[in-house]
Amino acid sequence: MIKEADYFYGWDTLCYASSSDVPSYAAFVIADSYVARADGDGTTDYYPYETIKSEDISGNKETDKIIIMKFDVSAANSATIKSAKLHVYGYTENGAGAKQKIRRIVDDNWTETGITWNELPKLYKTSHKVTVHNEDYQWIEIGITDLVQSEIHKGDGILSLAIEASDGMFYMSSNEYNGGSNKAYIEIDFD
Ligand SMILES: [Ca+2]
Ligand SMILES: [Ca+2]
Repeated sequence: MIKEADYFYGWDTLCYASSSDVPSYAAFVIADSYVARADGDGTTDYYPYETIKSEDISGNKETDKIIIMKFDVSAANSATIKSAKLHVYGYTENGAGAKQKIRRIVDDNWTETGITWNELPKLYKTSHKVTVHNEDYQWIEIGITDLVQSEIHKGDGILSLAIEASDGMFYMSSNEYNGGSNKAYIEIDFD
């Protein structure tokens, strides 16, 4: 895992350092949880689970689960973004491949202590697809450059993302796991 201290350069550095001095910047997750259809009631809040879950098992809607995460990427406002990658630490039980989609959540007005399936805001249609194969925990990297650019140029700098399964399950460490040692982050690289 990349240590926060090594990668957080702060506002001043981002504004004034030359690009060669700022190879990348990490925005760590500030809230995360998951929501589940949960036997049709959809009213359960899954905070503060250490493992958060994305799941869509064919033919069984009752097991549907969506991972939700919130990041503050506003410090990257004045810089030119070359690329942005979401890093998550997780696994699947389906080595043949669990297909997942990364989608922006329209509204940031949710909290990890209160969100439920029924209250989940709408998701933007645009998505990035990733197929997970590893059956043991591992860091997974997903390119989301356009999602971050869109948030910085048109949004408020707070980026809410969902991981939604197209097929199969993906489980990952939340910010509650082991003091946050394997929590998700977005790595932003600049020109
Ligand atoms: Ca959490
Ligand atoms: Ca936003």
